[in-house]
Amino acid sequence: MRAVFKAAALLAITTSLPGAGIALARAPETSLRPLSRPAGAATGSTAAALVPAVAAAATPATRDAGVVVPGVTLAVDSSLRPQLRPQRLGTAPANAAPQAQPVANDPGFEAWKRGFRGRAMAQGITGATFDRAFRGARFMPDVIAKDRNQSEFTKSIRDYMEGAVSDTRVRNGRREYSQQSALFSRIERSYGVSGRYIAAIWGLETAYGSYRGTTPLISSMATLAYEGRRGSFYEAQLIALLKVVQHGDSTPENMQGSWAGASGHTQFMPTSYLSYAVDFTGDGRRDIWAEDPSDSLASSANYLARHGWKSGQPWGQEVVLPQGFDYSQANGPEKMPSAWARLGVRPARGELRDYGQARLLLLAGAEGPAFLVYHNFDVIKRYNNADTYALAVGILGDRIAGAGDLTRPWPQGERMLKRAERIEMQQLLTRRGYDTGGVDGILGGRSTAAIRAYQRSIGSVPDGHPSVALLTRLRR
Ligand SMILES: [Ca+2]
Repeated sequence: MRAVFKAAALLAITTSLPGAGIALARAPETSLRPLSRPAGAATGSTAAALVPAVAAAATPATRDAGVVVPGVTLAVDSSLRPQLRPQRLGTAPANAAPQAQPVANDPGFEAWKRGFRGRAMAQGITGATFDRAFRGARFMPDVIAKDRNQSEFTKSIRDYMEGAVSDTRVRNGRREYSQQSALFSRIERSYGVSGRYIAAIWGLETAYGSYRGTTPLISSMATLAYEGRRGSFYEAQLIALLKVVQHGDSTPENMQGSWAGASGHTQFMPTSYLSYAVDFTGDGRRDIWAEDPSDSLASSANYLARHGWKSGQPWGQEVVLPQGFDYSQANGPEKMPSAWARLGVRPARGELRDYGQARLLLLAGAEGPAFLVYHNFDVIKRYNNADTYALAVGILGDRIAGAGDLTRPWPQGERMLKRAERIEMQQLLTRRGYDTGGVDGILGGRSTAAIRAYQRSIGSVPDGHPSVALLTRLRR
């Protein structure tokens, strides 16, 4: 069962959910998420955005959404956020396409626009607002092409994390965090969310405002609404944008973002904007499209606060596991820190502190770093429902605030399996007599138990991690 991705639920982009690890959809041009943004700039060639997902407010974060290991969500491909999506970390191709160019309108688009005008007015949008917003709107074929070209690709956790928490992103984050210390302090006091993590989200989503996207939102959202695959979702995004115009928070000309709708310094989807954006500058306008990041950053803090952020608590901490550790405890049950300590789990630095129930997170199996993650980790996942993203936000935020790097490196070359490979792994295990609970490409609890049993049979550490090496071994 594929869990409900917030993104999926909201966007209904079920077809492109990758489910696996870092399978990312090709990103829109703005964020890191994966997006492909223009290479170069502030974050260097690895500016990728991560995906935040904003919208999904209403969907509970699911722990085993389409992922590789039960309880581990590596990546979500389509998020609401606006995108921050899934592209997570990708590096922008040097020849990334420039923003879509408006073209002469097509008759079908004009007919859809006339119909939508009525639907918008039924939701309180005035004719004057609609006509003003659509004055320069055009059908954008490039947006359709990008939407249809999202493909699953995988990269290693190491590559993802090295891009997300690169030296450049840490350095730029420390500079911004220091230069805007008054703003971050005020946000922290107002929302109870540590400024370092807001800075990290800013860094991951748009490389601290450097890649916010330049696609005209009214046109891109109208194009996707008209084209229809997820028409009702995009019409809802458009209505939200029209409300922004009607209320005077911004103008159609200033509302630019990624082609898929995420915009602003921290890449909110329009509907998330309506629910969570705040006016932090005090000018009466919730303007996440402004050059000044105040409203955007405070809006992200408000989003986390509204999703239950516990003030003064960390997201988690790196830990070290003892020899002979029972890996069936990973990525699963929550236990109190004292219970983890009894199992031999030790902090990599400092002490193991009690912030309530914690789960042990291993994204790269026994060979990679291990973490105990607390309540706030799952709150970060409400922004983008992927363990990789939440971990990147936590680690980057701590590093921005001065912490050192992890004590244990991510393993070299360990990429996540693609869907076809996960299915093949399930088929090969089934053929050997292991019960994977079906062959569906989703490695849930039964599949993980099957992987562990097979690992034991060949004398490997039974961490349940679906590695490329294990698949290769199964093929023999
Ligand atoms: Ca404002």
